Formats: sequence, C-alpha cells, structure tokens
Amino acid sequence: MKHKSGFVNIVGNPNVGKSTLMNRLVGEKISIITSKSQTTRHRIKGIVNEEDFQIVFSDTPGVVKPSYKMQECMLEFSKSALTDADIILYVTDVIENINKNEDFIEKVNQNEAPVLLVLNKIDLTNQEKLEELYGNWQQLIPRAEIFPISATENFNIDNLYKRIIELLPEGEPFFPKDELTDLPARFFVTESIREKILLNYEKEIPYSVEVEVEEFKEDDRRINIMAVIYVERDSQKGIIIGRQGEALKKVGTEARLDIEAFFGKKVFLQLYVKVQKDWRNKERDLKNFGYVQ
Ligand SMILES: Nc1nc2c(ncn2[C@@H]2O[C@H](COP(=O)(O)OP(=O)(O)OP(=O)(O)O)[C@@H](O)[C@H]2O)c(=O)[nH]1
Ligand SMILES: [Mg+2]
Repeated sequence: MKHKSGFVNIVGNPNVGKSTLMNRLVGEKISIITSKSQTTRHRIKGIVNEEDFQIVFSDTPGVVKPSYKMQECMLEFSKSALTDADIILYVTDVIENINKNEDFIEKVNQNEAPVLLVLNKIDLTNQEKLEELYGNWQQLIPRAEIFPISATENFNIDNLYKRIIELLPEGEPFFPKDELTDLPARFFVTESIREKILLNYEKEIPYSVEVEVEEFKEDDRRINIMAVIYVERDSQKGIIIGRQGEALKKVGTEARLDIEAFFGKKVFLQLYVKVQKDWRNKERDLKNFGYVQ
C-alpha cells in the first residue's frame, strides 16, 4: 500500500469544540480548551503518524468579524486553512445559530476539498432536534458528509477518523515521522499560561493578554522558565497581579503543573507582568507575538 498524507484543517465558529476535537483526534493535549469563546488564536498543527499514513491536523481560531487587528490576524489563520486543506472539517455544534457566518460557509462551498461537517455536542440535544439540524446543514453545505459527534464524550469520533483516513490522498509525509506538532516548546508554555488566565479572569482581561517566554533553560533535572504577561493598560496589570500577588501566584502554580505534565519534567516558572499599550492594534507587536504570517 502506498503512503498517504494530507492536511486536515479544522474550521468553524468560536466555541463549537474545534480544539477539543483536534486533541481527541491526535490523542494529545495540543490545543488549550476553555468555555470562553476565542480561546484559540493561532493555527496549531497536531500530527498523527502511523507507518502508512501521516495526518496533519490544523486547529484554527473561531471565525469572528474582526473589531481589532489581532482578530484580523486570527481570521487570516482561519482563511489560510481553507487554501491548503486536503480535507476540511467544518465544525459546528447543536447550540450555535445556524445562520451565523454565511460568508465563511460560502468560501467552504467554493472550495474543492472534501468537507466533513462535524455536528458536535450531541450530548446536549435530542434525536428530533438533531435531525432538524442535520437537514438544515445538508442544505447549507450540500456536498458535506455529516458526522454527529460528541468530542467530550468521545462519541462517533472513530467513524470520523476512519473516514479521514479513507479520504487522505497518497503522498510522502510533510513532517518528520516523530513530530507531534510544528510549533516550538515555548509555544506550549505560553498557551498553558494563557489558558490559566482565561480560566481565572473575567470580561476583557483574557482578551487583552499576550504571553511571551523570555527564557527557557533546560538541564538534566528541570526546566527554568521566565515568562512575561503583557496587558494593554496599567489598570489591567493590577488585576492580573491581584491582592498581594495572589491571583498571579494561582496562575503560575496551575500553569506550572500543566507544563510539568507536558514536558514530563520539573519546572521552575517565573512570571512578570508588563504593560504594552494597545498591542492588539499594533502591527509591530502583533508581528513580534507571531500573529503575522
Ligand atoms: N457538552 C459538550 N461540550 C463540549 C463538547 N466539545 C467541546 N465542548 C466544550 O465546549 C467549549 C469550547 O471548546 P473548545 O474546544 O475550546 O472550542 P473551540 O471551537 O476550539 O473554541 P475557540 O478556540 O474559542 O474557537 C469547552 O468548554 C468544551 O469543553 C461536547 O462534545 N459536548
Ligand atoms: Mg479552540
């Protein structure tokens, strides 16, 4: 049998479970997941390697109408996933308004790659409503094959996975066969910290935050990491740090435990908070933070 390989790109609206699904399909926690919308900000590859195939999944930011420059960059990541897909996984769920997002669906319809429409979170609905949604999606993306699943309950993921392998084109691997992702270790550190910020703070705070690793030194025993949390305004700095530093300490401890689990090694994590005025709208900052491709 000839070797198969391809790009399987996961797109859809915010919060429908794209990252949960990618982690399931890859079998590793590559993307962070929270109940807040716009958790994912980058295109994140998760690679499955078997002897006779390689699947390169891409998790992408949820499609939003941009209201600042960072969101424009996020939308570019989502659109880029339509240009190089061998298979498109369009993810929706049983909660979101089906008529949202017509522009993007139009782009999916114009694309030539096969579309697997993933109807997620079916654990939250009943047969009747599911059948109605199924019919509606058949009309919206007529050529899509529809897979009702539950990513958290691990329901029907195996059938989706089998279909992906069937549709995978023949070809040589794109990445070395021992690679799990194309992103550097530092990226997973910043994402772990950002996940804890999403979980621990409310309203605009998580959306105004960016994290950068300034130092990453590994020896036999442990990894020493120094990371900076950037906020947009002075007032946000105080909120991140919290009374007597308690809030920041909590983020640090929770992130460190995840980073230790990810690398299988002891970690010493130091966090600092800095103000980088209005970074979400500044081209130069966005470039530095890896948002401009
Ligand atoms: N009940 C239920 N919840 C789910 C399921 N899949 C994902 N979720 C939850 O939905 C929320 C969003 O999941 P994510 O995987 O972060 O969604 P996303 O599409 O990557 O979101 P963005 O990165 O913001 O675009 C989380 O709270 C998940 O636990 C599912 O099958 N059933
Ligand atoms: Mg996500």
